[in-house]
Amino acid sequence: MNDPCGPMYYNGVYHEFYQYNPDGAFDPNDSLMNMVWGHSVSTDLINWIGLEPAIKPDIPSDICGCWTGSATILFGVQPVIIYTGLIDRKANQVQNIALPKNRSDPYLREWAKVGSNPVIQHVIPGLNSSHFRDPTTGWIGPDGLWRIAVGAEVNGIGTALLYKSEDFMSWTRIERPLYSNNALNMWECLDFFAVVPGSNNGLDMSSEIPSGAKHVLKVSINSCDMYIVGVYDLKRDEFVPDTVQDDNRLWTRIDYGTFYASKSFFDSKHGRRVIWAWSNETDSYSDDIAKGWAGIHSIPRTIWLDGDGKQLIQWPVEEIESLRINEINHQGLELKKGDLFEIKGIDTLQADVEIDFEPTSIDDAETFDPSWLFDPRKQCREADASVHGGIGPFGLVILASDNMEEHTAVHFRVYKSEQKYIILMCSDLRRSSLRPGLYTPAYGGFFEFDLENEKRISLRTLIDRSAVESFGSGGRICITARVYPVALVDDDGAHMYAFNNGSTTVRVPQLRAWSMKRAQVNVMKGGSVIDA
Ligand code: DQQ
Repeated sequence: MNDPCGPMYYNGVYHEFYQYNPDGAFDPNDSLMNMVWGHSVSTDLINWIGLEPAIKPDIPSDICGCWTGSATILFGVQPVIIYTGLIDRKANQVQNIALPKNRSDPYLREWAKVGSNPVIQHVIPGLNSSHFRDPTTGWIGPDGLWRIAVGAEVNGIGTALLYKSEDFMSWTRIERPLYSNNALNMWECLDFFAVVPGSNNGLDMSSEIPSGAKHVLKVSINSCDMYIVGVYDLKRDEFVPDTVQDDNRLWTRIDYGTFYASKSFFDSKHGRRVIWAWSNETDSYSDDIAKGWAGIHSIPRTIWLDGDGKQLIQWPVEEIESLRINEINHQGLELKKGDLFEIKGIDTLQADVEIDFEPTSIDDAETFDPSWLFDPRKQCREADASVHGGIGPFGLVILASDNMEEHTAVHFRVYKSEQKYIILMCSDLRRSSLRPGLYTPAYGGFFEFDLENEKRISLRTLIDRSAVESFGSGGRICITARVYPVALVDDDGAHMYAFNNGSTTVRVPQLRAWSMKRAQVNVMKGGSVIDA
């Protein structure tokens, strides 16, 4: 499986569709695969029921694959899927629509494609027709017309093409794109949504958007999900970024790890916006084939915009806490340079850990070099957990073997840059496994932090065997990683530690950790449902 498709909450049920390769656990982004839309439903975003695929290639306008798309609930009652169809093995792309066959089926199991498909074709000069895909959720304007954006490459430039419609069926392209930028070429899996700075209440893009709201455009490219914050100029139907860097290496990311093709939706049950993404395997191709599956979706996160109007914040949906058992709790710990504190009493392979770090002094922060912003991973490799610093590195060592030959380090290092502090967060997988042939980078990202006033730097890490999702500073920075230590195979547990390797002593005012129960996830196998 790969991209999340068309997530929505409808009549008390969450729907998660996804790119699914029925032929096996291999390259889902290959136009030779006959991708279908897998379908799962849930009432709490945690426990899921797997259903039969919702859409399969069976009409001329999707005969070579049903690729990514979105769901829109028209006027709160009529769900519609709009998705990309592959019309040939050269991956030429068009957009199609499907509707539920029976809206009173609570699971919306069956979907029918409309007779007028494809509803949008590639007829634009300069458009690369194999780069024309992944329509967004629709939104309605004050003129009563529906809009969607489609990711495209036009004359080599990354473009969010804008289409309008009266009835969501027949679409006209607006000459001016919603946004384009030559810092990147093809944009996959666009997401476009409104947020109110400083409020974690989500907005439904088809309701009235309050004044003061901002808009966010998320683009997926080269294994990274990046976003721009700006305003949506309703008169010109254009997205206008507040600021945008010429060099895309400086664009802010939703997550600095293995987290791609994310898609968000408005969750009307809780009045929040929820986002999730595809987290690909980073073990070997032969391992994927042997285990018979590849790719997971991240734990759903609530997403909102910080009060500064610049930075998105993400936090695992609170429902995940229903899986917590066996809480352990430590208060008032102190970690001096070189200290390693073992966190015992929980299942370290399936855990939720929340820890706060408070440096006892801010004097020893090392000087920040702005050129590091271009390559935070390099900085994580060079200034890793074993390299002593001023303030930090401090953080967690997880999935560690008895002799530390295998371990994953998630940590922070605080730097001083003129009047502000900048923190590097790393999730370093380089020693995560003794097995050969794995992709084990040191992921990293920087964020600004008001150390003098905020004082505490928090880390939450959710470990679900091979999935390690880390949230720094209350969700200002996120890193999702996939690790495959031998300990997982042996299933004999692993160690977890809090550590400090900086010269400044770090207080840990609070450390809480839990074992996590298994969620109920019913998976289809060979036509019948099994428990996983
Ligand atoms: N995956 C889909 C495409 C999308 C890509 C194909 C992103 O629609 O652009 O499975 O991972």
